[in-house]
Amino acid sequence: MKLQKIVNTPIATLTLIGSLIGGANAANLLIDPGFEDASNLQGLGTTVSNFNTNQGKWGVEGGIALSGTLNGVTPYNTMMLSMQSGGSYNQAFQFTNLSAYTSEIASGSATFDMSALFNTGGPHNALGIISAQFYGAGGWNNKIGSQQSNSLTLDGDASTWEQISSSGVIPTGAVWMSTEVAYKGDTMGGMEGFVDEASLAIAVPEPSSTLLLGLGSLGLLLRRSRS
Ligand SMILES: [Ca+2]
Ligand SMILES: [Ca+2]
Repeated sequence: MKLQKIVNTPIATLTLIGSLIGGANAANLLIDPGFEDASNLQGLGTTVSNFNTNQGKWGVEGGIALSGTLNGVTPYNTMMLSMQSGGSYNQAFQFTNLSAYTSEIASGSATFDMSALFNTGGPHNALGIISAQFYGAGGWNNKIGSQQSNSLTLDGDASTWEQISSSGVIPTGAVWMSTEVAYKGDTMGGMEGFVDEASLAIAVPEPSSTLLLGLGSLGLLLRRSRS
């Protein structure tokens, strides 16, 4: 009787229920997303050498976890990533294992959404970048996905943080992905570039909503067959 009742519920209602149930997969998958733990930062080379043992570490090229205000920029909570000026790009990577999403990635239905806050201490048009890269089980030398990145020229106002974000479909075969935050070094005017409050979320279709949509379709079919 209960099933019959569900089957007769209008499909729009079922879709709403499905989306309500399915709203729980937006958790931030990054470890130390706010750069609050200096011991979680290490050299970029160390991090890329073994994704598995260095999972959740920030691999940083030319940067430190900085406590307190510098050049008028104040971190969220206590600390922020401070990246040095100069060079071509100054980067920080964190690698995330995607094994929990293997079947959804294989069917092309897993998506990512990443973002971070950027800020600098002066009017010098620094270019901030965020990007995702995808790798097979072999790690750094097994890159399989094209980089999808967004960049933003910062406003030079030390009192405001600017968000840069990137999203897309996780390519088939990906076992690891990197969340990368970076500055283009020659745009930084000799000053530090700061990053804080990074986020990586992965979304997959919820089995519950798929089931409910299926039941809704069944209901429509039953009604058609009766009329
Ligand atoms: Ca912070
Ligand atoms: Ca700013």
